[in-house]
Amino acid sequence: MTDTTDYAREYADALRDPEGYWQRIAQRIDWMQPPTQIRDVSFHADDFRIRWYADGVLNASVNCLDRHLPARGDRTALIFEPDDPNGEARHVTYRELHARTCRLANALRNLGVRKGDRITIYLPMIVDAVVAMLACARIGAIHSVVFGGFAPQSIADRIADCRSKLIITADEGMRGGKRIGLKANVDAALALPGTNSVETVLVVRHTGAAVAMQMPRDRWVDAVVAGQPDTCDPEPMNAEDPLFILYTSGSTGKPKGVLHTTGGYMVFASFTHERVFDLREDDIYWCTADVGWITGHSYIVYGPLANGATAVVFEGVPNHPDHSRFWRVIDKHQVTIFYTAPTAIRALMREGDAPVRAASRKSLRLLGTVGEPINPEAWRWYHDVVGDARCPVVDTWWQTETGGILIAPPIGMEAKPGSAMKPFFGVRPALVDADGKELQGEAAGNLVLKDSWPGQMRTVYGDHARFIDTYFRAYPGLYFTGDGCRRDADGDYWITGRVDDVINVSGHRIGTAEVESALVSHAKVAEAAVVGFPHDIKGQGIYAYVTLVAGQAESDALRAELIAHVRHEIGPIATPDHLQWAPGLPKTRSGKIMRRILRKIAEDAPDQLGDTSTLADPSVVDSLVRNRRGA
Ligand code: 6R9
Repeated sequence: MTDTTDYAREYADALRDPEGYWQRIAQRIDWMQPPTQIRDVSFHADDFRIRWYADGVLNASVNCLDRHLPARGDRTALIFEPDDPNGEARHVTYRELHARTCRLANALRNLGVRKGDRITIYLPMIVDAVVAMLACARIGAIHSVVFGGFAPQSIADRIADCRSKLIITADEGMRGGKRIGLKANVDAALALPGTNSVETVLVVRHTGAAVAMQMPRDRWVDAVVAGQPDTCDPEPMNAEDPLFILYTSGSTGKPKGVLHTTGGYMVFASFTHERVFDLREDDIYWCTADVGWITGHSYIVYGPLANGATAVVFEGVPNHPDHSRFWRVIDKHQVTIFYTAPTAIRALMREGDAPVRAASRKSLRLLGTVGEPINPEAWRWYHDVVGDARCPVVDTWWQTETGGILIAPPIGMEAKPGSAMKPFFGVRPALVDADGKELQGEAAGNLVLKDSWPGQMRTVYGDHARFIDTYFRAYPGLYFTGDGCRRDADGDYWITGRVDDVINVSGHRIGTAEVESALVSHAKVAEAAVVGFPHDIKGQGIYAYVTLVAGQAESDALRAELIAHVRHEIGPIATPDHLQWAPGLPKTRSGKIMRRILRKIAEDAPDQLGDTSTLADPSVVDSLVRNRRGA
């Protein structure tokens, strides 16, 4: 266990000699050719580069599988807990996971998949999802996992952007007892324009439901892997060769393909997983995220497996069949480390302590949270009730773009409820004001990073200019996170939330622009503006203002239809919580929508609208205020 002075010493070491530090840390990974070049970084637009371990050669799947076979091949790598609590939980050893990965990797090669090809994965939280990711990594194919809650249009956009050649999906998924037609969604996506790069759809038989198979495009996974050898030569990958693309929402336009490469990502995911969670040999580790998000990539798949850990893969939801599900699963599998999101904690807190007390939770040793700011009340309940006041809570701040945890409480340091506390080793956060001036000491401002870390994203797939514009233009020479943050007198960081047009709904990022464009794609909508507002359970909810095409009548039926339309276009996670009719939107004379005003109305704070004198037509505000949700 590191104590506080150990943290300070190691943090200082890493800053004093980043090359030496990260060279040493890289030795935790198996390299086919160890790197001699450690870092090559410039955040300046005219001379931009981010390269880590540039002459190293490795394979991510070898690090997650092969290296464990000699000494711990029979150790459980994954414990699968199905949606149905009466279903069969399964233990998958490292040896079995290796064999399954190799068989699928061989099958992919037989289907013509080569290094650098893009593969879209649209699967539920089942072991096959992990196998699919690792099989891609084995042969150097770049996976793009699309969350199973996304609708056909969102799947199609992501396929079109990276021109994937093959999709791996399942007949159906199960969540909270409900069936989700994954294959049907893929069929619908492939009927949309821009998706003709797809040659093959591989289908995992999961629920056994009858699904339409379109020959020769569609193939059952069990048929293509049958007879494949259970070993497969791993593709040697340069450290800077891509490992995966993961789409995430930004403040403008379509979701961007965040690209992570192989060497730095593997070093950083495995190292942070070990150090932030204080990983020990006999831990049973459970992260409740979905592999469709970065948390699933780094802290269910690549980090834990590279560390030879035992990780739970949970197909279900926290409230099915009842609100004790998480805690019963902890007892059932003797989970020691539990990592979840504030939204889940708040939703379960609302149900009171009894469902928690229904399980012993004695095995628990450490608790973690991620995805959004955790309010101190929820933190205390998590600590006092779930953890019986004996387990440390690590509030981990990071992003899809950062690949791994950047700010978290060091093990052994007394936590402050609501603070992510200290930068991880080698991480250099700073706060700047709107002009980019760095703020010292106790301060509040925009959170930036002054230097690179190995797990940093390398580009936006297919649009390097967008990468630089999005993250490095606002404050030259600095990476801008999009988050606001406060630093207290002890130097501890308190993330306050997004300062851009990204809404964080239950820990999922939704761009206001995405929801707006879904709304205006409806024939009756002339214009739409979307903002976030405080929501008790979800953290933030989605508040939409809609102006109808002239002659269309406002009605509750149309409101329901528009909400359903967004759900249909993007997916359930983007469903507006409230839709208000807006005869007009507050705009500047140059036609810019003043979101600041819309946010205040959505927050039910009409007395804080600020200066409205620059509006082209100040009278629109009165009617919006009168008809607001809170009125
Ligand atoms: C890992 C992940 C990133 C955004 C990030 C911030 C918010 C994540 C947080 C947190 C406060 C924490 N966020 N962790 N805010 N405290 N511990 O969530 O990635 O989906 O890309 O979201 O989530 O706003 O900028 P991603």
